[in-house]
Amino acid sequence: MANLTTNPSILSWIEDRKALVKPEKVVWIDGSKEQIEQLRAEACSTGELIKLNQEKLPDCYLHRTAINDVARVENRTLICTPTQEEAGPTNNWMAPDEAYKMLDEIAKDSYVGRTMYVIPYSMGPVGSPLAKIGVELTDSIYVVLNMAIMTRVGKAVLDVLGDSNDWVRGFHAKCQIDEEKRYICQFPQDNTIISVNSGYGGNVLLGKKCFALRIASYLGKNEGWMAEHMLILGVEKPDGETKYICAAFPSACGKTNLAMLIPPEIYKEKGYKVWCVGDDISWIRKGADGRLYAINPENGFFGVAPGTNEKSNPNALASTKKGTIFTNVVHNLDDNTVWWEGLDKNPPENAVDWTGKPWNGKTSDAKGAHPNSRFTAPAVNCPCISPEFENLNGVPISAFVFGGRRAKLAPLVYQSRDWNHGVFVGSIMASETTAAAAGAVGVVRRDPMAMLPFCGYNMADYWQHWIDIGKTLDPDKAPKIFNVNWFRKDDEGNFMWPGFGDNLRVLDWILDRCDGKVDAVETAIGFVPKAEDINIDGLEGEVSRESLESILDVDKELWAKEAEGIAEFYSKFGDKLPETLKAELETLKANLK
Ligand code: GTP
Ligand code: SPV
Ligand code: MN
Repeated sequence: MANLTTNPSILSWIEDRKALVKPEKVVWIDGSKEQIEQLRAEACSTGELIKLNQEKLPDCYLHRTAINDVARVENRTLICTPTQEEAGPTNNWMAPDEAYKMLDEIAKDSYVGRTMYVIPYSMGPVGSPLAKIGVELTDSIYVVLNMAIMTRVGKAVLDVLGDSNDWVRGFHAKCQIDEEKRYICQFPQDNTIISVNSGYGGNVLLGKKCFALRIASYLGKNEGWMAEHMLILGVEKPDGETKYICAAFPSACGKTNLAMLIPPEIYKEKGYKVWCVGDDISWIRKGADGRLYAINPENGFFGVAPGTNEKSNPNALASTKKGTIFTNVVHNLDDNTVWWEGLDKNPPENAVDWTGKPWNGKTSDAKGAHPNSRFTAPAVNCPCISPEFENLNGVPISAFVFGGRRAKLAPLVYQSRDWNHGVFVGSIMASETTAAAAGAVGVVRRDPMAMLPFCGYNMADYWQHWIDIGKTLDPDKAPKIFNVNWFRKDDEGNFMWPGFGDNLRVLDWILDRCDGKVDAVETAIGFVPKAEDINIDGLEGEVSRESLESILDVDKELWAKEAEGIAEFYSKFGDKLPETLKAELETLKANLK
């Protein structure tokens, strides 16, 4: 097959990789419908994909990963910088020379008898001044088809790149899917990513976490912009004006759900609408008017399937009705469709579970879908996709929102006093772990800005970068910074806030705060709403004024303990911890006395 470009840096890199892995042939992904169709057919012929009911789910397919390969592997994800200090205490590190050598040994000859697919892709709308280009080499059709949904792929991308060397190298090899030899390595100084022995999304769709967060966060630090693990949504008020919010929650903590929320009835009646710009990643840069603008570098949603249903997230569900790849969900053999826990109360009896074994949902105690099973759906399918989704310059941001899963402690919502205090609030985020990464679930850990597994350099320098960005902003134009917690539980373990669509009630308060339209109570940790300012009309029987007051409460004793935990976490960073954050911690401690 003819090369799709004459770009010398791309061609020489492909030659270099070919010499190492020895593919039988090379196929360039041109982005055409015909080629995608042909690859789907080929994957079905080998069992890599299963074609689903084309009447109910046109152009939809099912895939199962290996049983040992169902989530990101944080302990095998390495930041390969010249010194360990550049990676910092929260990243796993290996020296670049050592890592390249190790990875070359693992990948050597691994494409023998296989095809090398060359995927040119753009993160961000093709030609946007905020977009960046990558090329991923892979031996997996599943990866090609997912990248074709999640990013903009094909010839047009290479035409924009021309002969430039400014692109991110991504090399993926499935090898034997051996967990002991699985490595996801980022080389920020070289714009390079190498991933071996996995076939799971976040480990192998290299445009996503590896590029758009780990490599991009490093590029952003050097170039004066930000790459964040944040959704972007627009709230259109009855007067027709739309305000945009970026929100960072850790993996499987509600970004996709918030980004596509359906307003509660009383808000709909008033004329509120919510528009989804992105559900996972934001690239953010100061615009000519001095405000911060964000684009979503992705073109699809790689969303958590379990719990997605007609009530919790109808927009996500609708997005999966065509052109979608389902991974590790239940296969319903009766009508050749898919199912997962929390889709409806009617699990199929004649089915196959995520491991490929026969499964009867009516009698089985075991889960049919993996807790981290996912759908890969095109963004254009989403009924509430923002009219600004393709805007090359992005959307102006009014508020940043941080949040996590905290059964206790963190109130439903609070606002930081100013930008630097907001950076502190982001830096002290903590959340219960989820199935999105291999390892224990439900353990509270520090996850600053939801970037713990995704920051491509020293977290202390990343915080300093946030502080530095703030210095460039006129305080009137800087987004206001908030923290939310949808996951407070009562003593019986029940969620105290209904969440999902009702989270708009909290966003409404946040936007009113941005507009200076509503008062708040100043507490030790920041500004908390007066209970009467959160609209709970229509939540009778679910949320009372008293329960609302209790989830807005700031318990000084618990927070004093939390401050000790923060100090301990901060101590990992030694002298690199920004003075500003040290001072903010002292202020918090003083406020709690
Ligand atoms: P990643 O794709 O891993 O980055 O996850 P995400 O942050 O997009 O999380 P997602 O929206 O997929 O939600 C993950 C889980 O959290 C699902 O099981 C949801 O049902 C649950 N969830 C989301 N929003 C809420 C909420 O407001 N309240 C409660 N109780 N659960 C929620
Ligand atoms: C996450 O884990 O935050 C995800 C899924 O969005 S993955 O692409 O696997 O990282
Ligand atoms: Mn994510």
